[in-house]
Amino acid sequence: MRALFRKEKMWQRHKLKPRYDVVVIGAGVHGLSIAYYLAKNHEITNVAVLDKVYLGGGNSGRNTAIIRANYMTVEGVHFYSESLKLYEELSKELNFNLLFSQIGHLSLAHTDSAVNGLWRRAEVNKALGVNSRVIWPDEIKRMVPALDTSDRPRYPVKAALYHAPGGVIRHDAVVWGYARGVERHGGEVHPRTEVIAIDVKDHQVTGVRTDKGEVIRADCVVNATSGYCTTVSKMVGVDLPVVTHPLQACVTEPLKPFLDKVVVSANLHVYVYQTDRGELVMGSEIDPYSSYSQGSTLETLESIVAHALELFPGLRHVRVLRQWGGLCDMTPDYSPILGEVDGLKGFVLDVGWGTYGFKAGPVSGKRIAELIATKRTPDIIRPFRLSRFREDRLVSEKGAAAVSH
Ligand code: PYC
Repeated sequence: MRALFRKEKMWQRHKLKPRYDVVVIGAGVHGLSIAYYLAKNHEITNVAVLDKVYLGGGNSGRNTAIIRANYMTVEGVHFYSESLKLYEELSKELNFNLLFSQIGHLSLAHTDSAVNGLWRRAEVNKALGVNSRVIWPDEIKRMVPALDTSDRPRYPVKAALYHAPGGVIRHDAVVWGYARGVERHGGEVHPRTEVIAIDVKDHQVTGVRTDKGEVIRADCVVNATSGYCTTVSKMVGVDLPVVTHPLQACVTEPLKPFLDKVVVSANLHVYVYQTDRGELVMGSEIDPYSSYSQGSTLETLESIVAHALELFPGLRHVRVLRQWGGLCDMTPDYSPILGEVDGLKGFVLDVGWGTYGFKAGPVSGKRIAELIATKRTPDIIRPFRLSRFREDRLVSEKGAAAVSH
């Protein structure tokens, strides 16, 4: 009989080699997917993914695992819809059940200007083939009977953007699936290996140094970190226009299934969904100060809960079991920073993911791998280059950044 528990390890411990073709800093969904697509799509397998903690110990394990493509800008919609399509096939591709539930995603509007914003998003989405439409309180009530759609609340629900393909996925499984894929294709993952310096000679990256004293040679180093992307970039003298803020979330005790949509209110700064196990996952906007703290605060919990109760007053006796924080690297236009840096060869950025990085893991991994392999920037990531800030070519995604504004 087959053993119930798998005996083989999903990834091995490797001894660091003195040279790799590519070193990726950050073993979250971004770093791992870059290594996976380098190997799978481009046969570049001499790759090491390094992380100062355990796999997925940063934002990949701390986010609330919402997948959607209903963005505001043309650039954002193209980008996130490619990611959503990759997510739809990813369990099959990685031969690992990622429990992707496309339960549908509702962005609520409580003011006239928010309704206008939804119309704009719906039109951009539809024009680019993303399934989104504006719906009104009677249809919202049918989809989410527990939601208060009456005119009693301070800010009654006026409309919603309904995005049917949106949903939630098992975030740890995505990390493990990619890590196993990297290993199977001959790449290496090295947890608990902190990069403390990046070597550069004549404007060309030449390798990294670790906290254990190893010197590793590599002509290509990718910064795929979250929370610490500015620190890592400073190692090569690159200043990023990023401010890091905590983002907190919490989970309640399990309840009988009553909610089968992701419900987000940007006006109230809150989102709520129910997991397969019955718990409610709830979160709010980024904390209004810059910090590297991953701790939880009562103030934020009160704000999450107060706003969740405005939407779902029936939850007032439900107990919160757990609360946590992650670190969000916010850029001025709420879009990421992807690609090479002018004047420095071999340093590649996959950073600035704000509160929306997890859903972009597959597309950025695939396209950054393509950039490294072909030495050409794919069109889909060109708008997110670092130089856009000095060229005044921002990709303003604030209007669709869920709750983080
Ligand atoms: O962008 O969907 C999102 C999101 C949800 C929670 C934080 N960000």
